[in-house]
Amino acid sequence: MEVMNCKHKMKWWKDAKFGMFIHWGLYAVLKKGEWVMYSSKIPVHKYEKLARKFNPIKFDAKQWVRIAKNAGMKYIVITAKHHEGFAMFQSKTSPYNIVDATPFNSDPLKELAEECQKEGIKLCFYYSHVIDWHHPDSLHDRANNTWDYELDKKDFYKYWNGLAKPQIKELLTEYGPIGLMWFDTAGGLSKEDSEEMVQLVRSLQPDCLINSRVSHCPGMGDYQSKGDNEIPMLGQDAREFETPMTMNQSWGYSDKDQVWKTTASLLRKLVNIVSKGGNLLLNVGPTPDGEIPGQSVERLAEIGEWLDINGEAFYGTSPCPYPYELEWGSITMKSGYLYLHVYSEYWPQANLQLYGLRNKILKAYILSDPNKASLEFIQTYDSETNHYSLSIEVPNIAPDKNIAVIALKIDGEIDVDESLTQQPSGSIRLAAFQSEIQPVEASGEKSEGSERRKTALWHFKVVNPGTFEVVIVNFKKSGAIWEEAYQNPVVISLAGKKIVGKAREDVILEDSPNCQYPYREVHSNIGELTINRPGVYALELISDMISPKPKGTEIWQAEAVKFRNIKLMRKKDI
Ligand code: FHN
Repeated sequence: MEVMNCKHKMKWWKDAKFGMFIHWGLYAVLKKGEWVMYSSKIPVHKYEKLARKFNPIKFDAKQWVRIAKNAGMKYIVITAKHHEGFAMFQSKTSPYNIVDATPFNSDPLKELAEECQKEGIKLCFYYSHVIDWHHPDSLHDRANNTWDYELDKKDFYKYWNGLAKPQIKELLTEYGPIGLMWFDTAGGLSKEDSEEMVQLVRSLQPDCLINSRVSHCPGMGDYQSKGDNEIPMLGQDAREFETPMTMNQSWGYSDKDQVWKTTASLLRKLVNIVSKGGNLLLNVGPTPDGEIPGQSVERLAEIGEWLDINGEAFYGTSPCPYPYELEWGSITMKSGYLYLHVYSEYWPQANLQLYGLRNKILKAYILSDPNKASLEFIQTYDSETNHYSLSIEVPNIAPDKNIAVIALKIDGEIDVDESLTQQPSGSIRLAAFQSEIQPVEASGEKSEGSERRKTALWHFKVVNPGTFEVVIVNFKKSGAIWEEAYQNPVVISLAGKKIVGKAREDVILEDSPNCQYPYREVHSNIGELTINRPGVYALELISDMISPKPKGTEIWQAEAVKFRNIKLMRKKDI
């Protein structure tokens, strides 16, 4: 019964797939992002004065909601109180709020609540429940205001019972039905206190969802918040997930940060996340005047245009049926349909190929084509290798500058070969979490020093043999030290041959469909291996960087260097 209820209340969020995150607070006045109070150690008495300068006369709830709705977003999560401790709503608990402390003298969350209600958008609140640099008694395990307050004089429960809980109560009783409470940075909060917060929300609004960051203990909340800007591998997650993402590199408004992701890049990430069963919560940081920056508005409008045309392949879809990522884009599906989202730079010259689809195809067409003209296709099956192949004839020029969707009307329930298979281009991608992991001793090797050293084993099908370049792919967080992660050489064995190599930072990608700031995608060339015949092969990797798939919710901060996959890139025939 509990599970049924939970499924039922998650439905709107599962269907929504795309939401707007809004980071807005006093920090906007300083135009240096939302951590400015902490990074510049601004004393409370000085920071409080910002309130007198905060007068967002251009704030227009109608316009904000329209921007979100036109982008195809179905929910809005706004910072009711961020780490600075300032309430962006009328709070009876503390006068340090937008109505009582600023010349604006009005409650933007009330206006947003009314507008969202009218427009059918779910309003949700972000609340920094542990970090509060304004309150003398808030206590986090790392990020405290130590320039105004002494850590050992803090009485955490004065903050917890005197501010955090009463403000949550205000937010859940004064603004109508709230879609979800988005908690953040729970470092140091005990399991009992986290559970108390969960119970408080449940008691006030039983249908209100809670994200996993309510606690740093695994398993809490209704769904998993990934790390900031973190996109998981396909099938990696044990739970429903949401990726919070910036459009540039900051959450709160910053006039210095002009490193904007392109619309093409944002769309790829959006589709990529949805094809893995997740939601994207895409951030905007409004100005101190109350406007969403033009760069964000422009990108959101373009995403909305794409969704207007291709929404059928997005809303109400289920994740990709294959357990691995495709090289040319992503796949979503619905009963009777498979949607191939082909990123424009991978649009093929003549044929798009897909391996492993067993269903008969009734029709193939480009989703944006108003006539739904049929594309020619051939389906083949090789019984010797038990290999299904589909080749679709496509126009020479990609029909969309960002992502073109090919719709496949299929016969019967979806049925794909789930074994790891070489891709039509010849490359093979083996994801970290898909391997069988064992202690190194099981492979007959000696474990050299590191406790972390493990063996990962994959089995996969090769259709086109040849010589392959072996590349290890990792995500590296900004500031992480590569040499600390990869202290020992990696050992790779395949088809009776072995290569040993040091993983180095050979190629660094700043932005890929899966990876972006604060991470970079790092490729390490380890060597070459040859496979002589088609068939099923085993590849074994010994490395310090292999960690088992988490059983429950992961802690949201991703590891500094995270091993993602091994890629075998086919270089030449035998
Ligand atoms: O410290 C915050 C940060 O300012 C921002 O709010 C992000 C959004 O996910 N959360 C925290 C860091 O993870």
